[in-house]
Amino acid sequence: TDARAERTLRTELFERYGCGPVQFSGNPNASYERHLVLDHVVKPGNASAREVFEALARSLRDLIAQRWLKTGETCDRENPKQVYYLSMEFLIGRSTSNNLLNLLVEPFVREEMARRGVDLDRLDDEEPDAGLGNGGLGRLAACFIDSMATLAIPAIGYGLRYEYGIFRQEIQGGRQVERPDNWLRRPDPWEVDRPAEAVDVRLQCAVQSRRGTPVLVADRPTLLRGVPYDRPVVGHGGRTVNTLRLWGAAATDAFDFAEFSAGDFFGAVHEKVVAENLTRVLYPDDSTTAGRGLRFAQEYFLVCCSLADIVRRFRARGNDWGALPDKVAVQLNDTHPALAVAELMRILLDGAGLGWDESWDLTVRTLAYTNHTLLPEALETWPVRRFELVAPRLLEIVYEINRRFLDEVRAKSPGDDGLAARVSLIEEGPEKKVRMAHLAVVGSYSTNGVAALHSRLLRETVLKDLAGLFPGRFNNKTNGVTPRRWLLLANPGLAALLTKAVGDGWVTELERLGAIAPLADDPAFRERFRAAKRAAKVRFADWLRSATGEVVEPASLFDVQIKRIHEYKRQLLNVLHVLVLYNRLRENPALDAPPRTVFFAGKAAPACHLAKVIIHLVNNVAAVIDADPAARGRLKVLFLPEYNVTLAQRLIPAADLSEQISTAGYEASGTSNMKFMMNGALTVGTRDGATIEMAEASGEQNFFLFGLTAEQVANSRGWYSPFWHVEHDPETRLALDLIRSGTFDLGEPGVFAPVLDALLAQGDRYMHLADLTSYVNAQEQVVALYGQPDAWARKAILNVAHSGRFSSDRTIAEYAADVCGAGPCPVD
Ligand code: T68
Repeated sequence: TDARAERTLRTELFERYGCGPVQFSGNPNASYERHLVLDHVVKPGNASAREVFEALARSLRDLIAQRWLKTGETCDRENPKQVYYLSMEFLIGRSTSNNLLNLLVEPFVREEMARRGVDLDRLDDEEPDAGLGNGGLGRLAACFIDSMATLAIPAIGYGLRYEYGIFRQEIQGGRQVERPDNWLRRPDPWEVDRPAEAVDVRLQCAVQSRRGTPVLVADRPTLLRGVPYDRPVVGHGGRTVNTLRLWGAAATDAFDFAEFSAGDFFGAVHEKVVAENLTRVLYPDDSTTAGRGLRFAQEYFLVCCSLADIVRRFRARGNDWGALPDKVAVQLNDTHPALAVAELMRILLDGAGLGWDESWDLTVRTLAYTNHTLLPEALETWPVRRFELVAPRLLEIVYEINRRFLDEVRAKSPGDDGLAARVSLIEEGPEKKVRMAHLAVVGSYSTNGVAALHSRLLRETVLKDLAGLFPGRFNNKTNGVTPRRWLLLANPGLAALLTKAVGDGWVTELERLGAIAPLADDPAFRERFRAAKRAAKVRFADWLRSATGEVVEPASLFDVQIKRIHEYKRQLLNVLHVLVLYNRLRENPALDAPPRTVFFAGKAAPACHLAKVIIHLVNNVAAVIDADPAARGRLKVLFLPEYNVTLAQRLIPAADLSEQISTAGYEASGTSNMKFMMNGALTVGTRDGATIEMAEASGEQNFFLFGLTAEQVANSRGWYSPFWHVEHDPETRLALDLIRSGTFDLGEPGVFAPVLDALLAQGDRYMHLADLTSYVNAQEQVVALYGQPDAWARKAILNVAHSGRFSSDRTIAEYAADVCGAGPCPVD
């Protein structure tokens, strides 16, 4: 069976890599039993599932501990160029199953646990997802650290240890309700706190509580402590174990002394508690919301803690300051950690006592910046006032960087005052602001976009002037995803089939999947491939029924759009297509179309009203269609609440059709698109982000591409009118009429007026109506192909075969070679 083949594969891998015998005997001194009995003081027979999970995770950590230490020792000894990935977000999901897999001990552990009457898969559900990110940007960071460990690149990820990650999403009456995600309620067995390596961070202001919300106020300075919480990042094969270091804010002891001596004990303790709130909560990505309270201080805290740690390690390895760019590469994940430019300057100027020119040269040659968005409203700016409040010295440095930079600009282009104003690090206006993207480009040696189109548009549009000044700094690094989590772990059935066909090398060299391309024409292989997909669909349907009570038909076409809910990602376009299908079914009950289940999942930023209305609309459309006999067994819509990494791992393997339908030019890259491709789904998509490169890799004939190109979108901006489409496309009109008629209002008249408003009165900024007809046509081609299972399987196989380029191993290898010049440092 596939399961057996997979076990054999893993066993062979284990023997090949030989990561040592695992002590899982009945001996009470064995790691697992010891943890179970002694950590919890419980008889094994009485242990709860959670206690069993913790004991297992701890025993795995024991297995890792030596390798983890050895990785650090090797780097200290060899003093290689060390990569640091600074990110406000790491969307890592669950750790245990992934570590089991990368350690190659899963078959043994499964067997040993089964002997103890424990089902490993059930145990998995005892681990909450670590949701320390909003979406693609955070998940990319998680894939990158996996790839760096697998490639034996000495790397440390730096982030924040939020006690509350991205909110949990509940659906009530069709609407999104946000609930706190207290993922650390129970101790996380994977983290190791290291109070001895804490660093002090000085804020120039105080953190106080106003009606329960912490705010920054100009007052005496606050000394905070950043405590590292380390998590192992196990490379595949378990040879390199890198570190993800997350900082938690704590008050220093010095904090309350002054107050205490003044007699205000309670006040002092209260303030201490408030200050410790700094890293409590991840900010949801609503870039347009005013008053993002502590976010700036969080960014400052991440940068200060991480750079202090980096510099300490650099010096401890005996390096001179001049060697900084040769020994340290700091990659900034978007502008969120861009304060690093000013903070590194401060360290070199004020701490090391170097001169400006030398400090600047070292800073620029050490830092690199990755941009993830072209949306103007998502480009970070921070009021100068906030800089002044939190870190006036950094503001001083930013001003000096800007003064020197603008002097150079004016010297190069005398008289062009427009240019200086456009590229300035400071945006003038009623409130002066620092443009963080400009700070990041000017203060680093590399700026990259995350897909070819995005990198080009970055150069030609939003950062055009800066690209003109620093042409050599701009480059592209198309995103990738880790095939360990997204194929081997998520889809064991397909993984086993691929291994049987081409060997197991694909796990670390995904390009090897190219070898299955000829098998697309082999009927026997196609049949096995289809069986794997069917099994994945049944597996998902079974899980769904037991977890939520929802019933879906595995024989229906699984059409999936899972991602953050945002206007530019156009979940509304998908809804409009559903309404077109629904109208056709009502019109003609005998319509020849395969049964289809349309899955949506994703969270809306709490402050983004329209995105929340879209969720409500999807849920109400689902309810109305469910209740209509005309659609029964033919069309079903399902909104799955609480989208997270684990849900993605469950659903992606089961998908037939991947929806990547953003307005061209707006999705920087997309990464779920790649996960679907690897898992044998076909893509219906626009020519946007990395989808373009995916279609190039597999051949456009194996994709369902539709819609306006980025150029066409940009060029039609001036004259586009959604009303033209209402007048000329009957199905468009009927779909909109269905919303307008109140069919989906379910007792709340006008509740979807904002949707109609966005699509019509407000001019349809994301051009849904312009693309609807072409989208509907593409979906007709989908249906036609789905009716030919062999032809469908052929294209799906070719997609898998050509997904090799979209491994994050490839992306990391490119960064290592062209950007940071880091190489592997194998641990013996
Ligand atoms: C995503 N960005 C891009 N941002 O939208 C996506 N933003 O195209 C790309 O594939 C992915 O990054 C990886 O490159 C985000 O996910 C955020 O989550 C975010 C969070 C906070 C503030 C701004």
